[in-house]
Amino acid sequence: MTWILMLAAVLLPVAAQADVLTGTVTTTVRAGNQPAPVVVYAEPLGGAAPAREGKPVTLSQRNKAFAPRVLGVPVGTVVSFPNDDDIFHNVFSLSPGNAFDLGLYRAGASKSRTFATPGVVRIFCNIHPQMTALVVAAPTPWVVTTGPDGAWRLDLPAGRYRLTAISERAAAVTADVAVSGATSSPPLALDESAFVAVPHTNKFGKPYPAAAYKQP
Ligand SMILES: [Cu+2]
Repeated sequence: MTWILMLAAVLLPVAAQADVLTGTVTTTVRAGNQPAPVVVYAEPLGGAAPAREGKPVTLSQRNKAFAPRVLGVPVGTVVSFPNDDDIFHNVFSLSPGNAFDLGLYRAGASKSRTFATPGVVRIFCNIHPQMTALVVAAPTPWVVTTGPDGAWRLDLPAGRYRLTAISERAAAVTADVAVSGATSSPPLALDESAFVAVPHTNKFGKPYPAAAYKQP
């Protein structure tokens, strides 16, 4: 019995020292606004991030909206875009390095896109201008989308990292951190108080026809 207790005494501190990084992004907003979701990712300093393909992820089209609206994924992740409405939708992006067009497709159909290039990808529907989504293809396996309160958690090996926080309404911020055991992130503060919503173009780079804004 004694040796079991001794073994436990040796093993327990190791188990309690799992390397995990937690934090809460704070966002400055204008009065009355809710902060946009934030993507946080950690790139190892002094070495390349290991290539690790992310699990396939779904970003659906439902009630004329993308769900989720904001998604952080490791570069190389396959994202499927099922049309869960009973009308046609389209999915496209004109973001440099990540432009794509899945074409028009019917209710119940699904198409997918591999995000092979790191970057911030703004995604729209060519029929419904109100449909917008943001995919951040991060150059690292350690990426997370914050909850509504800005809280986040990354399970990663001990070491030094550069953290980046990005939202669609604020300039990105970075901070360096040394992770060892349970570690708290240095502050990550975004400022979206200067954000102004501007109409985006359709997939041809032209304004949407006025009728597109009047669809029920
Ligand atoms: Cu649509």
